[in-house]
Amino acid sequence: ERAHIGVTGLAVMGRNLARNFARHGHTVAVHNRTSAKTRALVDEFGHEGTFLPADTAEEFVTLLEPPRRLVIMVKAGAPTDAVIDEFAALLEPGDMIVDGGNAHFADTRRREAALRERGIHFVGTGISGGEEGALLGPSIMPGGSPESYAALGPILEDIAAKVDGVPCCTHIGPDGAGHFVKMVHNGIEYADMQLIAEAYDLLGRAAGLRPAEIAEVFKGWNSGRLESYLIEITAEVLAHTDADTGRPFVDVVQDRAEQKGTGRWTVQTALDLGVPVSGIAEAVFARSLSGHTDIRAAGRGLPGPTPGTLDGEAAARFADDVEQALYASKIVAYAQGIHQIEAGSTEYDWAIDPGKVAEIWRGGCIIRARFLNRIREAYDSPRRPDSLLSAEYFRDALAGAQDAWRRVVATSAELGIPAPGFAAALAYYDGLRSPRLPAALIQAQRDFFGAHTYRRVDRDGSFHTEWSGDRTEHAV
Ligand code: NBP
Repeated sequence: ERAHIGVTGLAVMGRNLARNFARHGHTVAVHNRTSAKTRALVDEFGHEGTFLPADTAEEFVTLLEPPRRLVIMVKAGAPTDAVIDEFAALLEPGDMIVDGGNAHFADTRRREAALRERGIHFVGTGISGGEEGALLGPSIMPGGSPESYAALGPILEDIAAKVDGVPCCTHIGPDGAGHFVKMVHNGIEYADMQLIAEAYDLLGRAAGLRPAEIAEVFKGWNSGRLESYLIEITAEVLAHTDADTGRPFVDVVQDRAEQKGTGRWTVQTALDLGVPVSGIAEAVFARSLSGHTDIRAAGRGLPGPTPGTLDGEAAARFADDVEQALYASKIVAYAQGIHQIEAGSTEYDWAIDPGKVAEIWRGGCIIRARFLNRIREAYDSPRRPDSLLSAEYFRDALAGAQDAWRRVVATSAELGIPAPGFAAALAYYDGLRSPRLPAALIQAQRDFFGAHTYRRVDRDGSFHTEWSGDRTEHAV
């Protein structure tokens, strides 16, 4: 008997993916550098399906039915290159290597090109949903060639999460497209988490609610248009009491957020592509600021406004205002992420369909949310919007939310409670709305000190003014 698919790298993710394949009736070859993990998997979960364990790479490859489908789930970076090199030497033209780790899309493009020369399909695949998603159904974002998707798609769609019967897996586009979209997914996840954190902070510090009360507010939101995994788990975290101290759990956690780097990659890539992902950037910077205990200690004594909270009536209205601000800012975060996906797609010729991306993010992944249906609809419509914000549903939602959104940003500034995500999202919205931007002045300044030229509103061509001379204007 030979295996339909093989998984090498049996830490939490690989092990659960292998079990997921087996539970769906696929015979799975399993392998890990340290073979104790391979045996442990078979001993513990062998009853869930058919596993074919291999101690060596050579044995592993012979267990796979050709064309071979091999999933690598090892640490991203050098370990992934080492494992690819080891297996590529053992594979034949037509075989497929799926890298399900969190690779940078540029690495995926490099690896895909190198393996293509040898006739091997390299399928960089974003997998979201963490440990539990890997076992019960993740959101899967495969890149690579269309031929490889024809052979792999059905198996991957089998194990993916399903929403309304639709698998959360689709061929994103060639070479690095899958890992690129996974990267932006994580960037949006950073923004979403930051916005939720700001909502919690404002409800606590401006409206005076305790964590258990904020949990109730979030629970209420989760039965409305904000319904999502992140809102749901936020309510659970805020309702949790620390067993040791009896205090709200969130109050005993140190206020320093760490990051593994995919949010940073999103922003770095956005800078290279010239895409304004200000909401995602603020989220990355907010985590960064939280970790700088030294400058935070120095900053603690800086003057702020007179301390205070909202009065009774304003406090009562505030939770509703924050819901509106959160929804509006979240729409902006997605609009920015989708802009980045479209820019990447143009740059690398991937032909990514943002509607399909929204569709496969509806289940399995960390940012799964009810409102992704609305994004899919916006991009399914015959007139594809230039920005998500200009699609009818979202334009109306923002119109309805904007007064409350402005009140929340103003309140945060007045009370001295940082809300960089809400504020950046609102500034982006107002930036897009503005018929004239002060960019005119910036371009004039650039012409003044660097002769960088400018364009006029009333005539074609580029111009330069002799700023240090008689201030005459020349066409250039
Ligand atoms: P880790 O990222 O912790 O990697 C551990 C695995 O890599 C083990 O199987 C280990 O083998 C293997 N490995 C290493 Br390290 N160096 C190796 C080498 N030179 N040659 C062969 N094998 C090597 O595992 P994970 O948390 O399961 O994540 C796997 C991938 O999935 C990562 O790229 C991660 O970024 C991505 N991912 C993780 C999550 C998540 O929630 N954890 C979610 C989505 C994606 P050993 O047992 O012999 O040491």
